[in-house]
This record gives sequence, C-alpha cells and structure tokens, in this order.
Amino acid sequence: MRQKTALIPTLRSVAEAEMISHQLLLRAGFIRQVAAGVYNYLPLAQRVLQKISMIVREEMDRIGSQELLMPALNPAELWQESGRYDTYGPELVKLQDRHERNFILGPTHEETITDLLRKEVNSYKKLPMTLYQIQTKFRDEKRPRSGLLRGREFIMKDAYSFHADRKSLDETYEDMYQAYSNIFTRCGLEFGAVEADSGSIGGKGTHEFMVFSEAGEDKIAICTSCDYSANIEMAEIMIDDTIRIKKQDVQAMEKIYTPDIKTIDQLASYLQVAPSSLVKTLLFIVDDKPVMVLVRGDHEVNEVKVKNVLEATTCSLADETTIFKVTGATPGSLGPVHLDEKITILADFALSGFDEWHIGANETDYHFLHAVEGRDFEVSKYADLRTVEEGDKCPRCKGTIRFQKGVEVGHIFKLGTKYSDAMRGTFLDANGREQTYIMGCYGIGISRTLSAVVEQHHDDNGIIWPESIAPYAVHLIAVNMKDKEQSELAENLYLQLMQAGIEVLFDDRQERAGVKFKDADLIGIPKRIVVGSKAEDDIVELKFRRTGESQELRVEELLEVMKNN
Ligand code: 9G3
Repeated sequence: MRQKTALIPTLRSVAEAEMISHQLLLRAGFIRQVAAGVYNYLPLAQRVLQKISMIVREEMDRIGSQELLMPALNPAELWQESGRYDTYGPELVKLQDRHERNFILGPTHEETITDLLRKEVNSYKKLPMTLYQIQTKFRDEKRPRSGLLRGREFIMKDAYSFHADRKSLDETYEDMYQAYSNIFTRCGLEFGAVEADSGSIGGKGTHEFMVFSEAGEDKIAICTSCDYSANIEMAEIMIDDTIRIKKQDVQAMEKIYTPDIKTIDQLASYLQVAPSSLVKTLLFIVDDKPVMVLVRGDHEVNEVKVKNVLEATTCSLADETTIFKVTGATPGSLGPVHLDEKITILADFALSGFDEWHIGANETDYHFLHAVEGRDFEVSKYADLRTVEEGDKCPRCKGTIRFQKGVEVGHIFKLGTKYSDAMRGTFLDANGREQTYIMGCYGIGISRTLSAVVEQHHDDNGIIWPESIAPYAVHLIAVNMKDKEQSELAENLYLQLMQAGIEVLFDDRQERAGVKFKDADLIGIPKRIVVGSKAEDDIVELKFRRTGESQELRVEELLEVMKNN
C-alpha cells in the first residue's frame, strides 16, 4: 500500500483518552470515534482485526468448531422465551420494525443458536457440536469508556457447544481452554486464565482470560507461591481450621446508646477496640427477599458470594427505606438480635470463633455489647462471604495473595442446561429418549484484544506490533522522494517485496524525513526499510521497531533476509 493515498490520519497529540492504547490508536490513525462507544476502524485497524480473526479461525477450526454467521437483528420473542428480554433491561438495544414488531440487536447469541439447534439438530449422533461466529455485538453500556475496551458496539468471537453429557462438555471446555491459550499467545499477549464467577453453576465452570495491565477494570487475586489465580469477585478465602474454644460465661447483653455512630471506625474508636473485633452488618435483597449479612468489621462483603451461597439470580444492597421497613432502624444500627425469624442471617466464617459480638440493636442509635450467637440470636449459615485482600493466605497452598489488574479478553463458560431448558432444546439419545442439550459458551473480544495488545506493546514513541498481527510486515520509507536515486530504488524495492508476497506499507509521501520516522514509530510496523543517501550504492537500512537495532544491507542481501524471515 502506498502511504500517499492511504487513510492513515496520524496526530501529534490527542486531548482526551485516559488509556494509553486508546491514545495511541487515535494518534497512529487506527480508529476514530463516531459516537460514544462507537468507532470507525480505519484501514490499519481493519488489517489487524483481520489477522486476529484469522488466528482465532485457525485455532477454532483445529478443535473442530464450525464457523457460521447469525444475524445482528433478532426477534424479541427469542429473548422473551429465555426470560432475558426483561432482565437485561436498558443494556439491551431494542427496536421495532415498520410493523411495530419488537427486535433487539444481539449482545450475545445464546438464544439465536439454541433456536437454530433445536430445529436442526435433534439426534445424539450429531453431538457434540460446536459453532462459532465473528460478529459485531451491541450493548448499550451505561458508561462506555476507554476506547475499544468498553464500546457499545464491539467485535466478538462467540462460540457455543452442544453436548449429550457432562463429560463431553468437559472435553470441549478443555479444548477451548487450550485454543484460547494458543490464540492469546500467538497474538503476543501476556495473559493468565483465572477462575471467575460461575454463578449458580458452581465448580470450575468458568475461566476468564486476563491480560495483565494497569489499565484493566478487573482485579485479579494471584498467589505468589502457586498458580492459583481468581477474579477477586469470587476468589476463595482460606478457611482457618484452628479449633477455637469459645468462652462459656459471657455476661448478659448490654444495650448502649451510640448517637451519631454510623460506621465501624466510629464504633471502634468509641468502644476503644480494633475494627477487627467488631461485626459489620449489611442488608441485601436477594431474589426479592431480605437477607442479613455479617462480616468482621475490617472485612468487605462480597455480593457475588452472597448470591452464590443462596443459589440466587439477583442480589443487591437494600436501600434505606427497605432497611427501615425490615429492621425498624437506620443502616448504622443493624444487627441480628430481635430480627424477624423469617429473615436469613448469613455470617462469614471469620465470625465463627467470636465469643461475643458487639453489634447494632436494630434500633436507631443503639448497639448491643456481649451478644452471643446461639444464646441471643441464631446465624442461619456460616459461609465464605468476604472479598479477598492483599496479604490473605492462598486457599490452595497457604502462600500469599497479591492483586493485579487485568483486562478480560476471553471468557469460557460451562452453561449447563439454562438455555436449552428455557427454550426446550432437546435431542433423542441412543435409547430414543428425549434429552436436553448440555451447553457451553466461549467468547473472545476481538476489538478488545487489539487494544490489549497495544496496551502491552508500545514505547514512548508509539505502538510496537507483534509480527503475527502487525498491519504490515514492513514499512518501506524513502527518505527523500524528490531524490531520483532514492525514489527509483524505493519503487523498485516496493515491487520486489510485493512480488515476494511480503506485506509492505510504502511511505512514498513528499514529507520531511522527521515526519516520516515519527509516523513510522507511531504506527509500529515491526520492520522498517529506509532508503536514504546510500541509495546510489544500492545500500539500504533495515531497522527493527522493537529493539531499535539496525543494519545496512545491500539490496540483494535485504531481499534474502526478508524472504527468510
Ligand atoms: C445481554 C446484555 C449484556 C450481556 C449479556 C446479555 C454479558 C450477557 C454474558 C455473555 C456470556 C457469553 C457468549 C460468548 C461468551 C460470553 N453481557 N453477557 O449474556 F443481553 Cl445487554 O455474553 N456469551
């Protein structure tokens, strides 16, 4: 491609753009914003997207997954059938056709594919079957941000697998895990596969592929001694198994007046004790029912764990009005004593050894001292309910947990029968009995992967593309196009490189050398050939973007080197 006529609108600086990848993609002329969370992918970006897609296709095809293409425009009925038309609310892009029939723009395709399979694949003989597509998805994010990392329109590879039994699902899951590892390795990413929230499916039902980056929105808990890693949304806590003998003779509860004390820290300084000896009480609404959750004063409640312990689908903190209705008190004075018996009380494992609890009295501005579990109130269930913290012990090896930030580029799930049950997706087994498919689903953010690569591969001067997904293999630069020797040699090289099947971007612009080199650094093509003053001797420079190393070569040598690399 000749740069003279290429659409590569580089910029010396950009105003906004919080993330380095967003900034560099704008400055290097790869993307332009069309609307909040909606982007044009300019020619260079499109080439990178195509390369990432080809790697994805090769790895998917290798494990026997078949490519198809489903529509972006989907009838609302399918989403009503699964129940998700209402549960996803405003994030789902909804629209009507001219006959006022309801449609959505697909944010993911579990419904569409289940509908297809239930009509077309009804025998165990066709199973397992895995299908994938690479397609633009639509999600009306509340807060689109960070360029391509959280767009309202983005490119995703989504795959779905259908199985007659669990074992088959496990096998495909393993294949996908391996394929995803290959894909991200081939894209030049440093990543980790971390255990993630599997909802009520349980077990090791889901992994997120995380690219380590300070710019990431996700926090990952990583053990410094073993290979345990998990999203902090669900990272397990090591259960301390020391047996504690509780004191038997705790004095009777005492009610104390605690005006203006709303937080654990305030209560701790008022009572002159450490926050870790106090109990934090929160009220959640879990599947429409109030649930009281108790953790140690210095710990944080993990909503995802609360939801999973109760095998629920929704969980959120109760608002003040609800709290008052349920307990008769304001948020700073909640506790498990004298609570309606019908309300579930969950307590974190860390509280199981507490002899006496100092807790809210369910009466505004009052607390109880010396409450004893079993005597003054009952806990419905002890469980792992708190969020991990740096320095906690690893749940596998008792090593130390540290945090890292990451960007999620892939996610694999064992779905089970959630969609096939809801939509009656069935097949006949070997005995002629009707069975529900067991499903898996597997996603890769293609446009996200592109920005994650830039996030990991750049320097102060610009992007440094890994060869596997670089928009071009070589950037050919004629320092002075007005110089006849230089322009002729460059033109000649351009033709020869193309004939050799090498992808070349040829900077044939009548620009100053400084401008050309700055642009080349910004764009980040891995190899650069500079045709300069030694053109008359048939000598050019070959320079590597990553290391900055360069060597002078005669043209014949250069062509040999290029063909062999
Ligand atoms: C929606 C909207 C947003 C969503 C979803 C549905 C996330 C939704 C999860 C997934 C799961 C997997 C197939 C590929 C791998 C991931 N955001 N998810 O289901 F309606 Cl508006 O997408 N899907």
